[in-house]
Amino acid sequence: METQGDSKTHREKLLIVDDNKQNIELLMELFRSGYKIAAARNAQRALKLAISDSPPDIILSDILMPDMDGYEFCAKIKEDPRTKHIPIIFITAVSEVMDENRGFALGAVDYITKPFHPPMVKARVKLHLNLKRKQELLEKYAFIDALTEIPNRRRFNEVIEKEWRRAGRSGYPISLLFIDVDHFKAYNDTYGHGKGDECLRRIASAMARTLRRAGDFIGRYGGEEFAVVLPDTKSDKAVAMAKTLQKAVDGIAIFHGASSVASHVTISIGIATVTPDDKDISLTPKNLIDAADKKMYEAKSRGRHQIAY
Ligand code: GH3
Ligand code: MG
Ligand code: MG
Ligand code: MG
Repeated sequence: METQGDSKTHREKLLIVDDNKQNIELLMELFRSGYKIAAARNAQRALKLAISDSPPDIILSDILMPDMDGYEFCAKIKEDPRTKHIPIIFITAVSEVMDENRGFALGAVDYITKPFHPPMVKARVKLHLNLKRKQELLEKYAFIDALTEIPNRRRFNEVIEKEWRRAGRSGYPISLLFIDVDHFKAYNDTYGHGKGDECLRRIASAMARTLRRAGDFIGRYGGEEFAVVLPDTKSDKAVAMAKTLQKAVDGIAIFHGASSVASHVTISIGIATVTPDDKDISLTPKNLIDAADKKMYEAKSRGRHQIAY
């Protein structure tokens, strides 16, 4: 069952799960205006809808249902990475404190007892949808660099740790590229900080566009420094990638009259490749970062606009 209003604005989708047809109809009537609504008469069907192409933004679930009850349904939603972010509100005649506790312990965000007061149910759904939106925004901005809009250092740290563990298990090498803009202080001094910011944005987006393989990562490490993580990548492939990145930055040809290297903004790249070992904990992502950083300085000392590996 699905109803849809004629408003063109984005409507959030509510999934109602209840074995009782009257209960479903009552809730559908309550939310008819302002929401997209899907309904399921049993938990199995609701689980299918939750992983469909058009998943719900929030779920209102009954507890007493034949076959699978609301608790088990909630546990299943919360253990599946595809659905665990969807808030669940129990709406039920089961009203002992113990039952409420159990609902919250399983990850439900709210617990409403029947008979319910309709405006309160609406208010709570609205509240939890607002909280979910804010949560998603916070998560997004916590990991995105505000200037360049590519992932930030915090995200880089997460990615390198995760890929390190994965590589340790699989025995594949990881390559790390450390990228630093050449004579960027002179660029700022000559053209001003505003132009400097714009330059960093353009360099970041040119490099990000170049990475095609799923799993390859670019982040802003700090200032005018960027880091690229290439999982399952040996040294020769990493060097090829570095050349492609350098060409991409040469390609946007941002004029730099104060550079001793070229008439445009250039980058230097240091590369390190390591195969982590599950059994050797003395080797850490920091070793890889330090090695790539050292190589980057080597590229600088060789005259800049170089790749060192
Ligand atoms: P090198 O070729 O040796 O890398 O020289 P450099 O001038 O690029 O290196 P240095 O570390 O001396 O200067 C980096 C400059 O980057 C200084 C700093 O003001 C500038 N910078 C760092 N972050 C930002 C930013 O967010 N915006 C702008 N406009 N400039 C930044
Ligand atoms: Mg029931
Ligand atoms: Mg630097
Ligand atoms: Mg620099």
